[in-house]
Formats: sequence, C-alpha cells, structure tokens
Amino acid sequence: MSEDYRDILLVDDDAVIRAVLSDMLEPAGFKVRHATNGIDALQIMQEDHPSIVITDWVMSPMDGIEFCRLLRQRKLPHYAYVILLTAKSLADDLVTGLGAGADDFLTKPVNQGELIARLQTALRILEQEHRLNELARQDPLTGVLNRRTFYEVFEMEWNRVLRYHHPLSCVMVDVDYFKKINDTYGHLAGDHVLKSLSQSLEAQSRATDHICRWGGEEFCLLLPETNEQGAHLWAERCCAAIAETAFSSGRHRLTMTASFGVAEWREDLQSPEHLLDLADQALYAAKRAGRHRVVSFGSLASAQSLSAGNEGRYSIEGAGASGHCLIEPSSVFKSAKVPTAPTPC
Ligand code: GH3
Ligand code: MG
Repeated sequence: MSEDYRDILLVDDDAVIRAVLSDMLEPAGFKVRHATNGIDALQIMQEDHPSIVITDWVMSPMDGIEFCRLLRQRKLPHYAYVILLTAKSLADDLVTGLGAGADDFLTKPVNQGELIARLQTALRILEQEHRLNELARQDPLTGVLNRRTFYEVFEMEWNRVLRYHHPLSCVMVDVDYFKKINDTYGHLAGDHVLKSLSQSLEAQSRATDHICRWGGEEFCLLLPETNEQGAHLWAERCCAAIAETAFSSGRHRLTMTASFGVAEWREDLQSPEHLLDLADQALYAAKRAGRHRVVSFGSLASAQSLSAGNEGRYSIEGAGASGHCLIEPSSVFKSAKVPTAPTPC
C-alpha cells in the first residue's frame, strides 16, 4: 500500500473516541489529525487536503451528514475518501449517509480489524483515482501535459501574473521537417523521436516550468518567473542541445533541429490565448527565416527587417534554410554527436 494517502482526518466531538481510534490507526502507519465538528473539518480539508476522513454523524454545530454534503461541493486537489462512523445502523441511515457523499459506513463500536480492512479498500481506490487523474492530464505518447490540462495550468499562472506582475514567458517549439522522419521510417520511428524530444525538453526545464504537447510535433512551454530575455536564452540552449543529440529510431539514429518562438506576458495582453498567439507568430517567423533558430516576439516587433505583410503577421527574413533532419544508419554513429556529411532532408 502507498504511504501517500495515509493521512486521516478524524472528526468527532468525543475526545475519548478520537483517542481510541488514533490508537488503532497510528500503529498501522496512518497519520491522524483531529477535528471536533464539521465546520473545523471543512477548513482543514480546504487547507491541508487529507486523503481520508472518518467522521461521526451526530455533532454540533455541523453534523457529519452536512459536512459530507458541503465537502462534495468543494473543489479539492484530489478526491477525499469519507467513512461515516455512527451508532445508527438502519438501512435508511446507510442510504442517507451514502447519499450525502460518504464512501463507506462503519457502525460503533469499531472493530480494529474491520476498520483497517476498510481503510485498505480506501487506499486502493485513492491510488486508482490518482492514476486515472494522471492519465487524464498527460499526453499519452510523451507523458507531458496534454492541451486541456495545459490550459488549466495557464489560467492559473495567468491569474498569478495579473495579481503579482511577475514575469511569465511562453515558448512554442516545432520540429523542423519532421514529416521526413515519418515518411522515411514510419510513424513508430517518428513517435519514438517525439518521446525522446519531450524528455530532452523536460531535462532542460525547471521543475516549475510547464511542458505541453501542443499537437503533432509541436510543444508549448510556460516558463514562470522568466522574462523574454531569459526565455530566449533557455530556448537557445535547448535549440543547441536538440541539434547536438542523436535521436534513435529503431535501426537508425538521426539528428534534427527545431524552431522556437518566444513571447512574454505584457499588460496589454487580454488572455492566455493572446500570449500563445505572440509566441506562435515568433515561431512562424523562425520557420520563415530558415528554421533551427529562436525568435522572440519582442525582437520581431522592433526588428528593422520587420514586415507586417503576410496576413497581418510579423516575419523576418533569414539568410537561407538551416533547419534539417539528417538520417544515417546507426553504425555511423559512434557517439551522440552530429555525424559527418549526412544527407540533408
Ligand atoms: P516544418 O519544418 O515546416 O515544421 O515541417 P514539418 O515536416 O515538421 O511539418 P509538417 O506540418 O509539414 O508535418 C508535421 C508532421 O508531423 C506530419 C504528421 O504526420 C506528423 N505527426 C503529427 N503527429 C504525429 C505523431 O503523433 N506521431 C508521429 N510519428 N508523427 C506525427
Ligand atoms: Mg514541424
């Protein structure tokens, strides 16, 4: 059983019962905290989010049934498993308790073996719930955030920035000529490369950064506490690291490049979508300028070579294409560095 969900909130107005239950739970490895009524319990749930609640029914000023009802209306970071503990034992009581939002029902006097067995069920359910939650948040191929979750995270970071005015940057990353990998070696090889690429982006990022698979071979990152200059430096480092990495795809190893578009939060931006659009415009400019490069929206907007033609989007002119994907049999690669004289796609 996991240790992670072994924190229990005991809600009972009777100090003796709380002490008896603690004596049963703590030797079994549970961390126990106490509340004497539903109101205090709700506050603890909101602040500390214990995983499991064992609550009495009859308490004042808020009883266990009302507590369950209100708890289920709250938005908590994870599911709280609730066991209702009561002297009531009629079928109608059970229906009322479960209907109010309890997951299980235990009648007094409590048998220690039964209590621990029921808690084992609770732990199994909480672990499954956690796993499902993770799956719903992740892109199935790469394991980074999916787009839906990324929007939720973006909304949170956006609100934080509106309040504290700390810097926040957004980076769009798109692999150059990725289609060539699929066309030459098939989608499975392409998938393998995408997984390695997302790992490489994760390795270059801070724990507080957010990485999302935006779609296809495009990734989007949110860098809190980072201004455009800092994000540009980060992207330059990533851009170089990707170009120097030999990605394996079955029998072959290949090198490739990626293009980056960077933009930072400004007061005149109306929404997360607006910031995404600026990063996208910078990425578009990077592609047009020859790929395998980083373009910041700020530099774009002030660049002399700026042209506002192109459907109202900014662009810059490049010195010629330099992005590539290069494919060679793996025997050519003795190290993870770029091979000599490969065939450009
Ligand atoms: P550019 O440098 O302009 O970005 O060219 P590109 O070839 O990278 O871009 P394009 O948009 O022409 O092609 C992207 C390709 O990415 C086409 C699509 O088949 C492939 N793709 C999208 N999603 C996946 C995926 O999940 N797995 C694999 N293997 N390929 C994917
Ligand atoms: Mg691409």
